[in-house]
Amino acid sequence: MKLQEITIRHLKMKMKAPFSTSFGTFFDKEFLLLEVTDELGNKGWGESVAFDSPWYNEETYKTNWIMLEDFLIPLVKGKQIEHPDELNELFAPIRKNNMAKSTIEGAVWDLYAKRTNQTLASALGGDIKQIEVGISIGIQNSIDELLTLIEGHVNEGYKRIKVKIKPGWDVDVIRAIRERFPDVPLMADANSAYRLEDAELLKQLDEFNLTMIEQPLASDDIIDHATLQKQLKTPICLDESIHSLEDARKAIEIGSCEIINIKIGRVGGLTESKKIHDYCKSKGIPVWCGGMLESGIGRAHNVALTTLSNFVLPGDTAGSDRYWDQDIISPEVTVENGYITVPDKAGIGYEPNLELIEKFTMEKKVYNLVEEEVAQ
Ligand code: OSB
Ligand code: MG
Repeated sequence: MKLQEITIRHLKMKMKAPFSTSFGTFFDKEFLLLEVTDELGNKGWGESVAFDSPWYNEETYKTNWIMLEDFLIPLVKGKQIEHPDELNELFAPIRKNNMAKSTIEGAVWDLYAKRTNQTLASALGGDIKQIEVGISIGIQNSIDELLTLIEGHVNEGYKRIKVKIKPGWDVDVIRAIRERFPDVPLMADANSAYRLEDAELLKQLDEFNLTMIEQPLASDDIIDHATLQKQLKTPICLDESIHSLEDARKAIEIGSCEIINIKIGRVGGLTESKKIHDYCKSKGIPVWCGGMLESGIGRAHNVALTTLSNFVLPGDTAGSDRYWDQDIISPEVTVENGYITVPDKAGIGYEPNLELIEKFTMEKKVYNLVEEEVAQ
């Protein structure tokens, strides 16, 4: 296939409820969508999961746009592409900027699946028809409010509850949850809010039978996590620290974690996600699919990836209605009894709602990959 045209849109969508982590609170979600068209008129869609500030990693949607325009689009321009795996190699000379790479790579995977008339899930090699999902709950104003929210989500059927923790909002919070919900599968995500010196405090979490603790230490660390894992009974899951198959290999080799959270954007795309998945499977390390408060487009990619066989723990891919009054795909992603039914239409399997997409678009640019000139 030869890519003919790429459209980048900057969207701003209001979140249904603010989402707070150890770094701050989201009220709106600003992000990029990328639409690619091939020589047969097929289209593919990708979403950048970079936020509007670089707290989670170093990327933002604006740096993604620059990388796409200045480097990544020029690299695919005029190239004959047989399979989306080729983009991984094509982009290798560009260091990092994984979320930017993933934006275009995801769109090409969708396009490829549509071209070959198969679901994205089956193009990736997945064959599970229903995926199990959990829900990630941000930091709240009070433990009571948190317990009420958890109760609601448990009643909705979510298969696992994840709560954000930070110093001052940790052991007491988890204890209160356990007292009220003794058996719910529960985990805590620290988004790098602790240091190795906090090991004694983190050890107190061992008594609550957590499925895992996610990324307790620095976002670029695997060494201290290995030291910490030796002291904890609770499995450590790495999120921020894993950017590639190589990172996963090293982390597993030195015992930094027992579980890995795969986020497509963080690792540079679906091809790299698949490699990490396959490697973890060979090492007996379970994986699950993380979330970045995606719109329906990114959510659809997560659903497809989660059909691979080693995604044995519920992911963070909650239903559209958990984030948005109205999502930009139809149908929306729905969760029933903690399961999402994998769509059976070709590609990502959900239709982008162009009317709504236009409504939320702040800025848009069309890149013509055929002629020399960049069209506006
Ligand atoms: O660390 O997994 C994370 C949201 C924003 C940034 C980082 C994270 C999260 C979540 C929510 O935990 C995941 C989601 O519901 O999409
Ligand atoms: Mg996380």
